[in-house]
Amino acid sequence: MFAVMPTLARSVCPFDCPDACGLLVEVEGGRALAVRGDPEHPYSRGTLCPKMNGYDRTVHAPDRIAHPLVRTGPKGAGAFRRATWDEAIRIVTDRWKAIAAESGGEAILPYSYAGSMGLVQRNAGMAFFHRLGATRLERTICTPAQAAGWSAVMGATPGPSPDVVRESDLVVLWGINAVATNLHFVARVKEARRNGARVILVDTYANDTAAIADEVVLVRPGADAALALGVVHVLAREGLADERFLAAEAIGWPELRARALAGYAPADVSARTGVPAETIETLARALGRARAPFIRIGGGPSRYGNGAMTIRSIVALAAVLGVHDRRGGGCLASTSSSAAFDLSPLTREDLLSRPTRAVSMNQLGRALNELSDPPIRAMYVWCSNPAAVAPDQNAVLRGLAREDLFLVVHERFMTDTARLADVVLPATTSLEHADLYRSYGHYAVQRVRPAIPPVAEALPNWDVFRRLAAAMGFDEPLFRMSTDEVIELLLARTAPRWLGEADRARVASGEPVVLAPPPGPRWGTPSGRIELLNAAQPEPLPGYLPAHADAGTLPLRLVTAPALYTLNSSFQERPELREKAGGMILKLAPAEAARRGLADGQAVVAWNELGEATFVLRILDGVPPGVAVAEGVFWLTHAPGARNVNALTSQRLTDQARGSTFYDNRVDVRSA
Ligand SMILES: Nc1nc2c(c(=O)[nH]1)N[C@H]1C(S)=C(S)[C@@H](COP(=O)(O)OP(=O)(O)OC[C@H]3O[C@@H](n4cnc5c(=O)[nH]c(N)nc54)[C@H](O)[C@@H]3O)O[C@H]1N2
Ligand SMILES: Nc1nc2c(c(=O)[nH]1)N[C@H]1C(S)=C(S)[C@@H](COP(=O)(O)OP(=O)(O)OC[C@H]3O[C@@H](n4cnc5c(=O)[nH]c(N)nc54)[C@H](O)[C@@H]3O)O[C@H]1N2
Ligand code: SF4
Ligand SMILES: [Mo]
Repeated sequence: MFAVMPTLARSVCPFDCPDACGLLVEVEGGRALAVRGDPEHPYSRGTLCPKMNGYDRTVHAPDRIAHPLVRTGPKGAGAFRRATWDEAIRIVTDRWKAIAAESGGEAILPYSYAGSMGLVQRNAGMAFFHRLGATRLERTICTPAQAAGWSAVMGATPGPSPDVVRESDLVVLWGINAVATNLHFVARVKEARRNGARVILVDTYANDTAAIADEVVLVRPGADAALALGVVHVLAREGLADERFLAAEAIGWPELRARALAGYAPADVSARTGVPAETIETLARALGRARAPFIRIGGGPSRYGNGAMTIRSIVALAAVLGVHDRRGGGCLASTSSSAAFDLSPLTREDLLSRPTRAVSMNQLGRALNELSDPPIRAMYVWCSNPAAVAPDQNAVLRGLAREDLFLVVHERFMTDTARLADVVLPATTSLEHADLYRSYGHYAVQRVRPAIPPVAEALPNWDVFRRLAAAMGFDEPLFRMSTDEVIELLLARTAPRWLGEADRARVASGEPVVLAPPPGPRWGTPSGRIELLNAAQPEPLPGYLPAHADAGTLPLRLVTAPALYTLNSSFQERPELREKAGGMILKLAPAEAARRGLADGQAVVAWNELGEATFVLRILDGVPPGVAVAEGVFWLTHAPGARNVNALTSQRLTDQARGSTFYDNRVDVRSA
């Protein structure tokens, strides 16, 4: 007998998280024994969050879906029989052929998001569904309004490296619970803090990140544009704007200045935002006098009916402070590494024979229940769990449960969506397939090879679409390429401007490599300057627009933010993480609880016109009156009333880019 030594494989965390950490996987006998941080990763440097420590327990979880399944009982009852891959592919493609012949390809809806952020697996179905002529999906559930708000001011200007913040002397975390959602940025903020920087959190409640902040500014949900312009008002009034920077690099400062001075006096802004006038003044003075302010903008403020305008106003404030010219200063909403990759050879929009209709993934309920000509008759889900994560859950569940909807779900686990399927296909985890990773929180890219063979009969997304294409008779060469060949294709097409020759060799070998944004004009706007005034926008200047919930009548604004121990609906396969997450909790201010006669720890129901959901109540000083907070998107199978917080969120969209408005809803709360 001789001992088998574990080998180490390099990988990347595949989840929808700005950190995209480097992993080292200890492998023995085709199994992952342990997963830890890669100390050589330039951004994450060897540490992982509590979710990914223990990823091997997700990969080898006893309840992984092991083989294809075909429904045998009523929809949603969970009765399935085992099928072979050949049989499952035949069932699916026979049905699609019949539906396409009768109703056209648009009767078929693909639905996917970010189960894996790898460029190949995430986009694996695009070419296939274009070729099929299916309804197109607007993949807008996350932060398209944040991107729209940034580009209204900055155009295609790349976001800065997150490393910059280490040299800042005043960090503002604006609508981001970074301790939960951007942990390795927090490490850099702490470094700045050790060097004397102050940290201010601007949020709707004192979230976990309040613990690393010197000051917390609580703003009424959806009112941040007014706060940002109130700060601009004080900067303008007190001569604290960076006039030299604005004169050289921006257009529209006189107009923005006039608007802020006329309409955003601290007293008025206070009434609108709930932030005391004095706090607005001191915040403005702190920012105006700092050497190098750094503003990190989270997704929170963008998930409102006024989200794009809100982000635009904060980005404009950063320019008024001249942060872009200060060493250690900056404004980061998202990095711009996606600009480096040309995905068109993978997504193949050219395969669409005619422009097909598009459906917002935020309006799935409407699409499934209301679309006609043709109605959606079949749906294929991969890398997403819409039964749990999509807004207006009751409408979504009604649609997914339709007897006449043919639902196919490619999944790692029996999620709420998979349970409703007619055919379930087993998916690999990221340790079992190859991919190419980039990040929206830093600039490292990395090519990853499988660390272990597929568990049981699981297949990667790309391989499933190859099989589906073969069975449909699609003969484009792309559908015969291996994942590695697709990665080669993407790397060959990736703007060589972002990766030098030596870097390409390092990428090929699986090392993490930091992209360098190519030289070019400093500002990626049409005018070549920062556009405080943008005549191409429906509103030429930043300003406060009402949020959807401003018009509502129920007493509490509901903030449904991400949770520490889960990632959207992922990681709930792990009992130890579920336990740490502590179930569905609703946080309320003491005054709101007292008014309703509610006690800490009791079961409560939050309700509105869309539905209701059951929570355990936590009474906390850090939540202001008028606000209810529910962190996390729980599996319905673990939810007390079989509904999670998305039973309370609406299908309404953002002001621009048709994004989600998860935080822009009202509720009331009663004892359960
Ligand atoms: N642990 C964990 N990590 C995650 C995720 C997760 O679910 N869990 N999700 C991942 C995904 S998909 C994404 S997109 C990112 C999410 O990243 P972000 O969207 O940046 O999410 P958070 O960091 O929680 O930021 C939301 C914060 O915004 C606050 N907020 C809400 N409304 C407002 C407002 O009107 N004004 C202000 N100032 N603040 C507001 C909330 O209270 C909350 O603290 O994180 C990713 N990482
Ligand atoms: N109320 C409320 N709702 C929200 C949010 C919120 O803050 N509040 N956040 C929203 C945001 S920002 C986002 S981005 C969305 C995210 O929504 P989703 O992208 O749907 O995210 P997850 O819930 O993590 O579901 C991903 C699923 O993909 C599966 N998966 C993982 N890897 C693979 C793979 O390689 N192949 C296949 N086929 N499947 C795989 C996982 O098992 C998991 O079930 O949720 C949104 N929903
Ligand atoms: S979820 Fe985010 S912080 Fe955690 S390991 Fe993955 S990339 Fe890193
Ligand atoms: Mo997201």
